[in-house]
Amino acid sequence: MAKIVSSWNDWDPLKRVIVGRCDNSVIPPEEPATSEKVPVDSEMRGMWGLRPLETVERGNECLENLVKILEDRGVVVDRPTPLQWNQAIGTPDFRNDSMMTCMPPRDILLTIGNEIMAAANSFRCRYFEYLAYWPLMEMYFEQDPDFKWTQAPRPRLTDRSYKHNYYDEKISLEERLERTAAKDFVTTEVEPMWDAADVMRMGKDLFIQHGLTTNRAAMDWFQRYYPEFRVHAVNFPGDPYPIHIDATFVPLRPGLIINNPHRPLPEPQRAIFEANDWQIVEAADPAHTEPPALCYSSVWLSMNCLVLDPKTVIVEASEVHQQEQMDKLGMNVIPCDLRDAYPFGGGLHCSTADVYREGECLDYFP
Ligand code: DAV
Repeated sequence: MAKIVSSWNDWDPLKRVIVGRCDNSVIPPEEPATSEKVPVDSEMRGMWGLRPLETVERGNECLENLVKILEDRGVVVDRPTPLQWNQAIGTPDFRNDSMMTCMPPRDILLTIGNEIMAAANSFRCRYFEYLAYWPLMEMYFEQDPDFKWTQAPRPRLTDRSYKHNYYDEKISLEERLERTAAKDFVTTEVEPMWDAADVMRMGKDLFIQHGLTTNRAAMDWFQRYYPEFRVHAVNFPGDPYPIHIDATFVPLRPGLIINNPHRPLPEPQRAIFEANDWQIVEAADPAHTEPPALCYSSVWLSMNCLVLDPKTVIVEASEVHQQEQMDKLGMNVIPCDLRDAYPFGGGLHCSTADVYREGECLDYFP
């Protein structure tokens, strides 16, 4: 029996990875956690339902571009099994008119060593998304005797989990920034809630973004679940919509991180990196001034790259400034046409979830 699952960080040589699928993707109806996420001036505000088929087909084509690049380099690629996402769901605690998608996998699956854990996402529409990955988990479980298949405690997502009327009126950008700085987010602290894409894995250290999708109780839960790890809560006051760390603070190799210049990591959180001689470089500007149509994320998906090993990185094909910067930083850059997959939840890092990277759990911050 083979070892299939192992990954401790985002830069060691990638050997096996999950790439999402856009099939049956839905723009979800508003709910307590998501209405705060859609910018007030977005064309998506108030709209929900199946995404147009031609955008789904085009998004899938982009993901196939990525699969081909990976397979050509010998990386094994696994794919989820999409559900009919436009079904209403219910639990004893809540009902929602629809699910969403199985993009992006990075939000749902957290790989730490030989364990893959399904997250405790705060969106009701994502409550059953893990099911798309269960056929893969079954296979890993059958084939890899060391694989730990885990589900984080399921949040109940009752009305107590959210602040209601959090943004009652049109809220200005300044007020949003004030709330980010004050760490005042839409979730309450009654239960741990987190998206896997808020967790940056760096060997023995986990840096977890506190924002709209991950709360303080999650930090506490992580530290108790992994007592041998150091859990660091980080936050980026420059971000009016703080969701996920991977368009904000992205490691390329041991000792080097690119940081979104609009969302600098504040002191004293920088201290641990500086004390260990890590270089934090401002990421290059995005090539675009607007995200593509029907996209939740910002133009900073430009920096949402997939590192294949400490010298090789896949960057979106139109992101020429980011490519040039990576090249200057000593990386071999592989461009991948993926922009039309952005509306389904993200860039190259988002669209994937680690299964196997070579290497072991190291202490980068001794
Ligand atoms: O900048 O909109 C996107 C992160 C997606 N995982 C942003 C964050």
